[in-house]
Amino acid sequence: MKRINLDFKLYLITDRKLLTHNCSLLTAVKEALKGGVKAVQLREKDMGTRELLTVAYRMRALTKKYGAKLFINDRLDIARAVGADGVHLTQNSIPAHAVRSIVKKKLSIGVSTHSLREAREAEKGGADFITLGPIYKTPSKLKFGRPPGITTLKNVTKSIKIPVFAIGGIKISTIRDVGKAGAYGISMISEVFKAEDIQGKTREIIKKVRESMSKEVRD
Ligand code: TZP
Repeated sequence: MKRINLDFKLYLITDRKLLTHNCSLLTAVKEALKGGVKAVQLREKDMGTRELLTVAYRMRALTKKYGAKLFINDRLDIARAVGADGVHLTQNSIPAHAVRSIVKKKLSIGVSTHSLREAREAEKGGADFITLGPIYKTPSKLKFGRPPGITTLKNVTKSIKIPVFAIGGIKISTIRDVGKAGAYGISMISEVFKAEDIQGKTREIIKKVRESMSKEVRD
């Protein structure tokens, strides 16, 4: 039995380009934090280093105020500079085992995966958790063809011990299904960021997650 010590089930990922209701990235994240989100990944892939650093400092202050964790996509340097809780690695990032050898236990490591092979590799490399997807079709990933889907999610959750966050096209209506497939939590971008009422939507999502996903202990 492995005890999971991750204290979040909704992993919010940012994309300022999806904000449609005339609000800034920081305001949007603040609304989600007010709605109860406890983990945010800053993922603004096209932002220059200096601007990203500035936003990351602000995001750090904001997430701290609401008792939430902050992860920085890909950039270990920025994660360390701003005192983030973790770094979230892609399949093109420096791999988990190399990051682990630098940070030891001081930072959490999340890894984006798309298959059982990548999931196993992340676990072996010392990742604390993974995201796996896309589970469903989602506009930003259409170019990669057929999503790995629920079948891969089931295989992965059966095969590895670290928590798996389902990602890609997850809506309130599909949280129960990914929970049944063994996902520890969910990761979302558009369901939250495209909402007119981000705070209200976040509350609704968290309520659904509590109702339909298992608690923190896994085999
Ligand atoms: N990785 C796999 S799918 C995806 C990422 C970053 C995008 C998820 O976005 P959305 O809007 O929650 O479908």
